[in-house]
Amino acid sequence: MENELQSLEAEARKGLQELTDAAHLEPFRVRFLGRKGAFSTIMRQLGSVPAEERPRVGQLANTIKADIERLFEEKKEMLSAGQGRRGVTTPDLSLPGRWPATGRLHPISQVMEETCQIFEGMGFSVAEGPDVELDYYNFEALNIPAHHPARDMHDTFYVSDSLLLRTHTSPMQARIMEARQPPLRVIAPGKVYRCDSDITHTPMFHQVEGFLVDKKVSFADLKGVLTVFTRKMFGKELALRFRPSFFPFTEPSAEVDIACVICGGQGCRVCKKTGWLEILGSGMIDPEVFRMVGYDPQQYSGFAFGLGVERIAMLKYGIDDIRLFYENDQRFLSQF
Ligand code: 2NL
Repeated sequence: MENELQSLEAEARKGLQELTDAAHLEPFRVRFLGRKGAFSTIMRQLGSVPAEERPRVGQLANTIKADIERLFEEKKEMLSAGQGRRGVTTPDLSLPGRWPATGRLHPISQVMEETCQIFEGMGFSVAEGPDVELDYYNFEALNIPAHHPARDMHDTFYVSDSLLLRTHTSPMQARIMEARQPPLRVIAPGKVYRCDSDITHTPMFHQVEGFLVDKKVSFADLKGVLTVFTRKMFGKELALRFRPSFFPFTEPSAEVDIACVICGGQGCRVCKKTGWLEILGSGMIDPEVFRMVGYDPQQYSGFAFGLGVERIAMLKYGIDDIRLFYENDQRFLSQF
């Protein structure tokens, strides 16, 4: 019986050594340590051992069984620690790595950055200013005095009598003209605020406004710069239309349309059957604005323009409800 115990021990130790898969743990346990396993079977035969040898053989059997049980538990621990629940002993190095979840820029930020890059490519520098502005820079310096009817169009949020949330980014440009001398080429991107809300308006939206001042700047320069911008933003062969308009701070003024990006000019729901989409407002800076900032209108001329970033993004990506930009729905945002 002692021999049998020793060969069983050797067999069990060998079995444990070869055990490298968690799936084989239970079969091993049943075979050696279970109620009907090899150790139980052998111990049941203890009765046939001569009485004087029984304590010694019994003790030997218990020691061996306890050793194997301890080694088995160690093995179990090792196999379950390293490899989760799947029963794999070594990591599978051929598996693709897990891609870390990364954020991305909001579509409005993307279009705003792209707009700035296009103008920077034409020598403009970028300037940012405060969202809470003085009434003076938002209106007065831009030829919109108190009680001017144009103030109604802006649906202004007032903070106090002289402070407001800027309704456009041009106050920044007025500040720059006041502080520096021409020649100047500057764009001002940023948030603007108007008390208005429906499917094409949100109380906060984004604008990029730009201006250029130098000697002998003409409307042809304005057309050239804006043509380069629209073609870079929407595509090379795009038709453009400059349509006479009015702004208090420019004279003459023009709104710029592009051939409808949806129907190509045939007329559809998006362009309201006109074949054209309005994308920005522009004009030659009014001499009155130059006087306000201390430039001599006889010596200098310049043009300026303003565009709504949301509007450009909606046209570029075919989005029909501006509110989608502000609902933080990942299914929408992850498409950009
Ligand atoms: C529009 C119209 C415009 C400007 C913005 C501007 C700035 C200065 C002087 C003169 Cl400092 N003008 N900005 C000029 C014409 C139009 O925006 O409909 N924007 C969405």
